Amino acid sequence: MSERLTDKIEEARLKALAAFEAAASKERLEAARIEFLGVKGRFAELMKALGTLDKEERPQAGAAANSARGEAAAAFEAARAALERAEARADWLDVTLPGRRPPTGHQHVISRTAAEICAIFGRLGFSLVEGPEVETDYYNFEALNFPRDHPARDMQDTLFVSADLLLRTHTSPMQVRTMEKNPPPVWVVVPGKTYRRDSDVSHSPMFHQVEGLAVDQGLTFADLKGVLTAFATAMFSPDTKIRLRPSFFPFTEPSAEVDIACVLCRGRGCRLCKGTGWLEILGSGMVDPAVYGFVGYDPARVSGFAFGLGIERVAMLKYGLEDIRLFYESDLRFLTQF
Ligand code: 2U9
Repeated sequence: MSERLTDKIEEARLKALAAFEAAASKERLEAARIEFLGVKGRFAELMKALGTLDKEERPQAGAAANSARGEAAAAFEAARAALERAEARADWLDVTLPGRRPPTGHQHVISRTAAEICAIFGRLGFSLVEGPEVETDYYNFEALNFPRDHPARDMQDTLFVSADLLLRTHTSPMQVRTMEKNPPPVWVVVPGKTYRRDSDVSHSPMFHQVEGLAVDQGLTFADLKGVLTAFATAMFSPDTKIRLRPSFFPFTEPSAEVDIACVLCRGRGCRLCKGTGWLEILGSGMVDPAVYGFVGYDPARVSGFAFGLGIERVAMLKYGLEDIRLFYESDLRFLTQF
């Protein structure tokens, strides 16, 4: 008799724990409470049945029933608290609200300007090549016809890594490497980071260049002027005027600095162009025959032109910016405008 009752107590305990745990709503939980813990529930019935036991059996069975009912009551309380917590959460969590979009990055204005410049020269027939930022004196200066005592070779202007290694001061070493490895014709543009000891509102110790080189049969200064006019009109506006001023570089002869009509005043003269009506955008020239000697080209059979520009300078003119440092400060208020 008693054995059967303790079995029933254990069965009621297990079923009550399972029912409280499974109750997914307050209504289900209340129904389970009535079934097990109610005045006419399973445990009430078992308590009543204790009276039918022999006197000796009653204390042990009574203790088992009390403990099982206590455990069931605690499980009920825990389930009720968990449902209440879930209900409170549901109050502040509006699952119908649209999600927050994570901020997405985009191309930096310098990368974008570089890509735009290279795309324009790409349409004019130039291929793109890239190369190392740490270079030797030979590729950065010697093969480009810089005299031994040229001031650019000085530590005042160039960032040295060791006696013979330096941070390239222009991307020109890559044009030398390209000609060394390939016979003419060569039509390449070289974008990349360059380094010079210089720092103010328009100079940064690290800046970006795109340089171009065309070496072919019969190229003349007219080809140089035509290519650079096509570039200026594509980059700025179709009616952009350019002018060439004589200049000097060790690696080009003759050399010319190229101006565009001021983007602000269109040539009338203003603060941006310092009253001249013109803005310098790049340097250029016909490749000095001495350079061909370093790469095994025959200056009697080929001729070519070259140019170089600072990407920061082009971007500053295009977007009307006055301080080069804005490009490197990672200020999203500035960068997200592009
Ligand atoms: C080889 C032969 C010739 C590249 C050239 C310039 C003129 C030039 C400056 C523009 C602004 C550098 O960033 S800047 O300060 N560059 O004026 N660059 S011609 O001429 C070459 C290059 C390689 C083999």
